[in-house]
Amino acid sequence: MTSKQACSQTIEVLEQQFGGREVSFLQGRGGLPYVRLATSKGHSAEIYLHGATLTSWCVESSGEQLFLSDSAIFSAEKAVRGGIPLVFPQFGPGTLASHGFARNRPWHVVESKSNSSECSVALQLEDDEGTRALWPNRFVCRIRYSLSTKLQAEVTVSNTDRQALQFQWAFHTYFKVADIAATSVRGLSGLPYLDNLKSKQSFVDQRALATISEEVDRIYCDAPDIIEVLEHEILSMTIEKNQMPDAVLWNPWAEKSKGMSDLAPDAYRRFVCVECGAIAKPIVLNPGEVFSASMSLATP
Ligand code: TA6
Repeated sequence: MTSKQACSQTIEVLEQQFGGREVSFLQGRGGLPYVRLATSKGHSAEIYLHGATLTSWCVESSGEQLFLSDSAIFSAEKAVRGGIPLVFPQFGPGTLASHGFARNRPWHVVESKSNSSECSVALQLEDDEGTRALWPNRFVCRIRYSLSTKLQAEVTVSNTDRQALQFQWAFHTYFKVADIAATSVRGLSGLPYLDNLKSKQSFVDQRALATISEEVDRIYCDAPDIIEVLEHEILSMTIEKNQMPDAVLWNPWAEKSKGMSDLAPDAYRRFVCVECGAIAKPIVLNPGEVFSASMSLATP
């Protein structure tokens, strides 16, 4: 199905094909369609078909876990500022627009599942004339979000071309925090990172807990698969990644935020981005090969 066909997935069609007690389809911000997952235990998540962007994950006992900018722009041309924008096929600046095109394309729903304890939805993006004009490769990218007591994201990228496929992938996750000044990240201590603010020179932060008191933009290569976010040194989020070697730690702080029209001037104080991905060493797939990776997010 091409993105044109994806547009034929009206909310009515989506409800008929994939709707159910835990899976519903609604019209959201900017008139864009989204899917709402809601378990019988009171957990919920919302995923816009635009960019397959998960914009909300609510845990019954502790509420919203992700940051979504009040000034986020919901339109076909713009990536959502917050939630979990998907980075593919390029991370950061390069021959394509920053972070690639996947987060700005219409994905289509291909599957939904639900049982008493978990519900999930899978969305898919394939190459079409538009993507091939930007990036001359054939591919199928599928993302499945599963909601139970935790949130799981599984991605597959298939090389459906007759040539090798080279790309980067990342989940650009905005974690909601009460105050960045009281937030720290555990699991990156003593590891080398490339500093995007210093021409990607390599540094090491020996502190047991990485805290943020200025703009931070670091790519930790070969980071551990378990990374934790703490608030007031109390665990608030456990991130587990699989088949993604790298982790990015980012916060724009005050000055950089001023230049971001979709972010209120003080909003930087209410999120930290910890992004799991395959960045430093791009993935290379031969024809017919498939890249699979996953991320699991859990509150204590
Ligand atoms: O993940 C960190 C980063 O690459 C930063 O350099 C900053 O550009 C951020 O992503 C947000 O990028 P965006 O294109 O969404 O504004």
